Amino acid sequence: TSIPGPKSRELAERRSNAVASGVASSVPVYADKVDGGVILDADGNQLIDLGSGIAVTSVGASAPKVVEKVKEAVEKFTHTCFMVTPYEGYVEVGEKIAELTPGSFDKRAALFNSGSEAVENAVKLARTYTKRTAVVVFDHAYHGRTNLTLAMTSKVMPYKQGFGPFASDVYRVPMSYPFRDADGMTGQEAAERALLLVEKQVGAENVAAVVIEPIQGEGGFIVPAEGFLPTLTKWCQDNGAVFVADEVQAGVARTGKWFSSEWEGIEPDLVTFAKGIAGGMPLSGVVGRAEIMNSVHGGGLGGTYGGNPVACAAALGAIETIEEWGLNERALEIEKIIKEELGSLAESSPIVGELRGRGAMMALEFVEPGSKKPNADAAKEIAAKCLEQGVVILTCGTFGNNVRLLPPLVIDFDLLRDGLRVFVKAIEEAGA
Ligand code: PLZ
Repeated sequence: TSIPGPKSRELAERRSNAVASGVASSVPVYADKVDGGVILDADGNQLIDLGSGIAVTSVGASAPKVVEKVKEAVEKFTHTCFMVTPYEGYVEVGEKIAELTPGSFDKRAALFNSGSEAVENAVKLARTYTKRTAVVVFDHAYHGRTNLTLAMTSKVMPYKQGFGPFASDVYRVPMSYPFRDADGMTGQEAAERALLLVEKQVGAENVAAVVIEPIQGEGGFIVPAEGFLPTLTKWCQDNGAVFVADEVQAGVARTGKWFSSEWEGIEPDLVTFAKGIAGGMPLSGVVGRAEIMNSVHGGGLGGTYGGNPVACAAALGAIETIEEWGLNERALEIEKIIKEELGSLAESSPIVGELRGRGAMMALEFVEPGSKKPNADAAKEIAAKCLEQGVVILTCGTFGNNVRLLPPLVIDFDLLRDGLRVFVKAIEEAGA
């Protein structure tokens, strides 16, 4: 059918009378069945999925191991509350995640439901451990939609508009953004620019945590210049602040490593994870140095559903799938294919500024011809054209001028190329 088809249009009509309008969807088709690369919609259309529900369904949306483990778990029990009657799955996820995150030091983990909740808890932990309160975040950061994480998120529309006042003692400093920084600025220089502001405006001795996405997600798939992250971690060490890597979007094999921090060889004190960890089930957590993780009094961390047994089972299935199917390697193959299909666009298309990212987390930044002025209209138009042709593709960026590619890591490579060619054609039309 046309997109959206009649059934999706009918559902949209019902939705408008049932669902709050503040909850929006970027794609107007209603899903019926989804695997690792194809979204079958309510009208029977098959769409190529280059978004993975925002970097979640890396193993697919119905990965066999995840489905099997979820079924087993749900038949045993759906919930007890780990704070009331604990169970093995939670413990096992804690063991696994400690092995998979960078750093060979003693670690502990705590599980929650959403990425936002994980980030909030990382801040609580850092504050308790350091007995300080200030939190340092960066331009273009995205950390969530709860009140504290909104204070940490940078972009006002649509996330923050009208929702203040926000939590206090959160300070924003410049990010390393190679495409937009002065030519030749090194990662170390960019870090020094940020840290000088921290020292002058916050005071090193007041900083509980420096929180950063090692590769920024919503903000535009910004990969900081080499040396930026190590300079920050060193500063944290020297100044007694907790370094928190928010790996909610870039973590769990998305970039071709278990955690994107590994690309720069950094060992964060705390790592937040969510999204890809549980094959689509809601699960998140904080993992890191035992002395920080154990600094909170008993009962100080938790939540009714945190580390739900079915979500934990899904995580164990997803981790097994990533290992058995070699999905870190596959993420790198996806990067290669994306570069093959799109690599020349930065030269050939006047509206493409840059192709960047790592693994299966790549984006194109669109600009006005002959300048670096953000071109959000182009990104929007191109994403809409792709959708007309049955390719689900997402935009991102502070300026809304990026189109990001987040295919499931299990996607069939021919299907991926198909989707990318639709994307290229849309870019050529928009840039002509
Ligand atoms: N930290 C790095 O990417 C979620 C949000 C989409 P939650 N990103 C997608 C939207 O418009 O709400 C994210 C992230 C990073 C934290 C979060 C928050 O994770 O699970 O959405 O709370």
